[in-house]
Amino acid sequence: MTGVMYKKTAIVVALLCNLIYIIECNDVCGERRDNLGNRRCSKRCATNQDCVSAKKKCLCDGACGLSCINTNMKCVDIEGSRIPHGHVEIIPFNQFGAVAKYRCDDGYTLFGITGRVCQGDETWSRQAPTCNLTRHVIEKQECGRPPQVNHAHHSGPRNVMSHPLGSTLLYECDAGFTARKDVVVRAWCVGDGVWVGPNLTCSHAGCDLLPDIPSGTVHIIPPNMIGGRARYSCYPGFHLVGRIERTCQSDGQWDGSPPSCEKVVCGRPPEVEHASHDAPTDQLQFQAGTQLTYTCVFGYYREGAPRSMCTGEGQWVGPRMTCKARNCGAPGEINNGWRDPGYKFTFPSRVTYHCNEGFELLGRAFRECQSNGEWSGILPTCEPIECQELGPPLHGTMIGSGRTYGSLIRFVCNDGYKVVGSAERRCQADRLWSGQEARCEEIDCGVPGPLWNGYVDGHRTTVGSVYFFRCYARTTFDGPAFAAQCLETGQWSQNLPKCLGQCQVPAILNGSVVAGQEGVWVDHGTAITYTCKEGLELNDTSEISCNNGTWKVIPRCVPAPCKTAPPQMDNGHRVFFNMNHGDRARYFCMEGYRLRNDHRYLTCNFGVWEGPTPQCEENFCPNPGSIPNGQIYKKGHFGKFIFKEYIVTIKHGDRLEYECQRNYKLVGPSGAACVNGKWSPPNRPRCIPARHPILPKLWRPMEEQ
Ligand SMILES: *[C@@H]1O[C@H](CO)[C@@H](O)[C@H](O)[C@H]1NC(C)=O
Ligand SMILES: *[C@@H]1O[C@H](CO)[C@@H](O)[C@H](O)[C@H]1NC(C)=O
Ligand SMILES: *[C@@H]1O[C@H](CO)[C@@H](O)[C@H](O)[C@H]1NC(C)=O
Ligand SMILES: *[C@@H]1O[C@H](CO)[C@@H](O)[C@H](O)[C@H]1NC(C)=O
Ligand SMILES: CC(=O)N[C@H]1CO[C@H](CO)[C@@H](O)[C@@H]1O
Repeated sequence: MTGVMYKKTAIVVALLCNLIYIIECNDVCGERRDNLGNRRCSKRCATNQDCVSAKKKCLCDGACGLSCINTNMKCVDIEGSRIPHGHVEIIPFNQFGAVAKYRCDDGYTLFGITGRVCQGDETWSRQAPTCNLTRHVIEKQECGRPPQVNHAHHSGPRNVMSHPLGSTLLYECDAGFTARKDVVVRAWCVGDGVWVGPNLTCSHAGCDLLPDIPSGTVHIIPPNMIGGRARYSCYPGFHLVGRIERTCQSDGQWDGSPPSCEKVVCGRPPEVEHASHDAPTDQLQFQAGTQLTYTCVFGYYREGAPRSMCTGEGQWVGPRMTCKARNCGAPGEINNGWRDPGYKFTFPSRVTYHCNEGFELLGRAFRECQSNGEWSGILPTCEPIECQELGPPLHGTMIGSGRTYGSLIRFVCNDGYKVVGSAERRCQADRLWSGQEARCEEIDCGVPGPLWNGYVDGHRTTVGSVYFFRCYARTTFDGPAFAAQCLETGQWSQNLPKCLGQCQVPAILNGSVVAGQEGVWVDHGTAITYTCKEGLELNDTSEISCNNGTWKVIPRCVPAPCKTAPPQMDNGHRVFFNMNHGDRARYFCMEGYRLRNDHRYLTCNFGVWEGPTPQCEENFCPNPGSIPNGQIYKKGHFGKFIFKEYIVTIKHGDRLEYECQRNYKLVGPSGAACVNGKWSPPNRPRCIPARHPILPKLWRPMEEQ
């Protein structure tokens, strides 16, 4: 850098030596002069090593000679590019050693130096020149060819090479070009061939130049023209926000507003299943160009490219990878068992082994596919289940052998013994034999009994032993056999018999046994028939039977009841409630009748209705006799007739009429009726001598009762 700078400066100085005569251009820089006026000089030097700061170089600074110069220095500004009636140009640009070159407009002459040098003390050398109107004697009264202005034309005739003194020409910009407002657009011929003016410049009609934007540039095509386009672009690492292009409109204004260049950022990096990247997890923005590397998590391996990059467009590119679970392959089969589930063999799956029934697992039941792609542990095995060994019981034998799962053992006892517990036992999955332990027990039928009204007779109760059954006196043996033997089944060969009690034939009062004899003992089940004396009857069944020592019932001889109802009776009726011995039947007569001799009852006596037979006889009224001095008549359907004194059959309902002889009068009732053997009214009238005229009859018939 410093070398380049030095070389560049040397080239500038060499270039200036060709152009400018005021600067002392020696191959060797001169010594510092003594009369420097108001110049200030920097530190004197011979080589760059003499200058303390690395920014300073040992350079030739005119009258100051070799001095330490700051290569970044600039000289004070020369204001604008114009000076009165002229302009100045700095070649190549404002820095140490640059030259300000002055020129005057036409018609003016430069007084002073034409070039000034930028010196080490930041001043320009010498004095600025001036442009003074050229003074000379006007010899010619005309001017030659008028001045040419780029992109402009004048009002005068073309191709006329001579214009008289005082001629004026009006300049105008060509189409598509414009001039500034405050310019001189005329040219005057001031004589002696000199034109004064114009000072207009015509530039493209269009919009102002646009400045670059921060972190970007603008490129205008074509420049400064209506319809021109300004195209913006950003530096690498930045992206454009806004319109990329603007158009110069007819009013000289750019449309829209300038865009901006913003730093390119990528967002959250892409996610890969089962993988992580090397950026902090909470970082959400990344600069363009950032690269990330992805790594698969434990148990997974990578396939593809692991890098991801944030591009200038703010997009992540990549990674092109996947993380695959490690596959452990089939974990193996086991005999007499199975695997659960049988198909997933990738990390982090797990398989469990089970044994078939009757087998037990040795080893760990499960294996896991590990992150290194291998199954944990070793394959377990299924071993058959075994039960404890069994032995034969005392007094017995064991049939069958083996003690693995499912084995069957049977137990048989010697004669006279029986199996107590399980005769068959099987080895189960729980390593235990089914059922209960088998023992052989001697078969014992036990003492038979109890035998009521008897006893059993024997000594031993084991298989083959015999017991006898005995009944006491006054009992009857009732059973299949008098003895029984103890069988292999533990049962006696015969059922226990019964000893049924005998009964004594009872004597009953006023009765006798039909067949047999009272007081004797008869067997169970024997039937006895009784009969009673005349007029007596058994109150219960006549046949009784002996039942295990007792009679269910002993009947009595009781007076017999009447077998038939009491006899009917003419002209009356009977009333009775029972026909037992001693019961009475009562008799009643119809109206107009009465019981003869007042015999009104019959009594049931030992089965016969006894007593005077009740009879109903007509209830006649007594003959009324006669009435002194009077006559008694009987009234009937066919009139009345004199009632004779010998008539005895005077029936219920017959009526009498009493009448007196002439000159006698009746005192008392005029008549009477026979009612149930009695006269009503009961009193009879008297006939007394009539002293009074005979009164009309007053009698009237009695009301019916
Ligand atoms: C040039 O003009 C300036 C003022 O405009 C004057 O001071 C100066 O003396 C003039 N120089 C010459 C050589 O005429
Ligand atoms: C042109 O001349 C006029 C009048 O002297 C002056 O005001 C103007 O600044 C000049 N313009 C330029 C561009 O030199
Ligand atoms: C008969 O008389 C006897 C002895 O009094 C008695 O036990 C029995 O129950 C009587 N029978 C009837 C049917 O009344
Ligand atoms: C017979 O009678 C006796 C004594 O009363 C009794 O113990 C026994 O059980 C009876 N037998 C039957 C078969 O009823
Ligand atoms: C109704 C009957 O004949 N009863 C007789 C039953 O036996 C006793 C005694 O022998 C007699 O006194 C009863 O008269």
